[in-house]
Amino acid sequence: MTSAQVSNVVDIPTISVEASDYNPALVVIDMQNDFVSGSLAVPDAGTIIPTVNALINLPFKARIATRDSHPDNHVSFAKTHERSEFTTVKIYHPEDKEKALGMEQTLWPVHCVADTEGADFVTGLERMKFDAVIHKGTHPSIESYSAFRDIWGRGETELPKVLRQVGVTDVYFCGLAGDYCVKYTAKDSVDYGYNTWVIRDAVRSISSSNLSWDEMSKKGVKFTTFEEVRDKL
Ligand code: VGL
Ligand code: ZN
Repeated sequence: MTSAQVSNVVDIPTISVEASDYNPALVVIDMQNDFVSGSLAVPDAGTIIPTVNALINLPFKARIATRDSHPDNHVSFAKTHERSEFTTVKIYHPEDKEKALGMEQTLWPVHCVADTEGADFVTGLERMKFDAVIHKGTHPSIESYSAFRDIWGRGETELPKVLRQVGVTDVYFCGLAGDYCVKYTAKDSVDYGYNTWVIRDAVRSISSSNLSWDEMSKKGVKFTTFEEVRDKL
């Protein structure tokens, strides 16, 4: 086991589902204080809380939440590099000693430090209804936007296992931020073989550009709305 541990999961449930060709799961991404009203607040993020709660109450086969959960010296923080926020720096995987494969890392304000209020679920979210909570970005020198695996495509979280365990066919994503964690997670979801849906009216993004939607669409991600999902379930 050489790859670094990048996630941990709280309470992987055993959910029994019948074999069926439609087993939808809801994945609520990073609905945390820092992304709603804290150090990396996403514009209008608070307005989706009622819609996300309504989604959580639909009869999905599983409801899974993800949380960005960083140590206070995380590689994605501008402070760690003593650089300005929202600039970029070249980073390498900690096992890439020759620095063969670098990646541009956006440097963020300190956010979602594990065990702080900023990292907690946003107030008002129906957090008790989640069957599993996936933590990501926990390794100091590894960034992880996707809830499936780190940015290097190496260390997996527990999400692939939980989805397999439940026999999920379709994954519905909502939450924050549309142009980072939602985008990377939804694209990975296609790569992992799932029918992948992004619930557009239950997502908010850092940027107002449409590039992320185009990128997801090209990858095979489908878009839907709360009302469509409600009527289908
Ligand atoms: C996220 C930037 C940094 C996200 C996480 O949840 O979209 N964005 N860390
Ligand atoms: Zn982060």
